[in-house]
Amino acid sequence: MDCSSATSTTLSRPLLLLADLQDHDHHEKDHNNESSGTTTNININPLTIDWSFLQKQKHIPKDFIWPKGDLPLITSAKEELREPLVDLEGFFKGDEMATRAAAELVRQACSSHGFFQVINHGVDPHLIDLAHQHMESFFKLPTSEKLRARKMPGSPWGYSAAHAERFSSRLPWKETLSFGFHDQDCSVSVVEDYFSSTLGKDFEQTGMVYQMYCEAMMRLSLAIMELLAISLGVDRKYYKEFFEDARSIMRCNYYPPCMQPNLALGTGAHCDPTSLTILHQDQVGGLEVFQNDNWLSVPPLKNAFVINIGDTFMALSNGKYKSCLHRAVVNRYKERKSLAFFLCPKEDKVVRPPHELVLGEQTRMYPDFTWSDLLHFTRSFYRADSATLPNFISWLLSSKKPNN
Ligand SMILES: O=C(O)CCC(=O)C(=O)O
Repeated sequence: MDCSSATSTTLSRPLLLLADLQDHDHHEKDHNNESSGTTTNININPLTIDWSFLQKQKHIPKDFIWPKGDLPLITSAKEELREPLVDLEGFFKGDEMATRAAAELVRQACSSHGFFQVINHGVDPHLIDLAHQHMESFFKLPTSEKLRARKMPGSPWGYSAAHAERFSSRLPWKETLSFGFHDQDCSVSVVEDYFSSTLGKDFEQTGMVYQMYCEAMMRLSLAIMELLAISLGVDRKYYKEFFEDARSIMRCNYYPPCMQPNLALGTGAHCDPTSLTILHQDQVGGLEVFQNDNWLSVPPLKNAFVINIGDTFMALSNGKYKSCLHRAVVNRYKERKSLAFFLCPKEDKVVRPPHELVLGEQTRMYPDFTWSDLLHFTRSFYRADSATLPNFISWLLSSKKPNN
């Protein structure tokens, strides 16, 4: 499927002004007036969305309907993307040959589409199961209970129903729970604290499970950073050290069944603005990656983590590695869960590739920026899509002009 229709509003205008960007989401309202006549006029209020009711609706509310060009084609069987499957065992054991082989697979995948999967990653499968179980228990709670953790204005953390607190059209058919993670101060367990302060004593165990899960994701992220450095031929510690004081984001995605899966999307096509995403999906399936002008489905592999490069790492690699364009489709019969850990630099760190990558003939593909600049851009003005990075850079450069 050609993805250009998903991105036409942004790709066709290379230099966006601030006012354009503020309008970016508002345009969406107009897109959807073309809805098919098979929709329900239910008003979507983020504080009252009742998914047990919504998932039984034969006609979904129009705010959940996506433009035709963004939707999956359901006429043909989807090709699958299983490769490369990178075995990390040899790398963890310090086996240089196995490490070189793994790095080569990573190099090929990241130069072409920014996606690979890892096995023998060292994360306890029981911890992964527990993280899925606690997620299931949270999302099965009555809406009023989940809303105790709802996203407050200005806060990135908490429970969100279809991101309806922020957007009013092309709503994703999903609920999410997001929280922050860093491990700078070993005496503070930020995730445990988040759960007990937001949801109370009953969620202490959930907090402990996600604290451990995020710590495991952080260890895996740093290992993958080392492998990425080897694959790019730069100092193998460069990225690992860059991310040692990372401030990352953990998001639990819960996709209820949808009676009109051909009109909705669980997560629209986008590249992650963050650096590296480590995703674990359950056995239902729905993740799709855009490769060679086609959407390919990524069949679930219980023992594997899906890894994708994000915009910030694309900049850190001087554009050598691609930020992965992906989306999630929904289905009529089964809810689906995924756990996404987004590795992010500390907010004030300057995002700049190692000089080995810009030596000689090569020039810098992107100017210096901080993660806090990009975060501000995506939280205040711009809904992440396939062109977040170029539009962010245009905004950054225009906002730095003296008369802006
Ligand atoms: O659930 C998935 O498979 C994808 C999730 C995703 O892309 C996201 O949370 O940004």
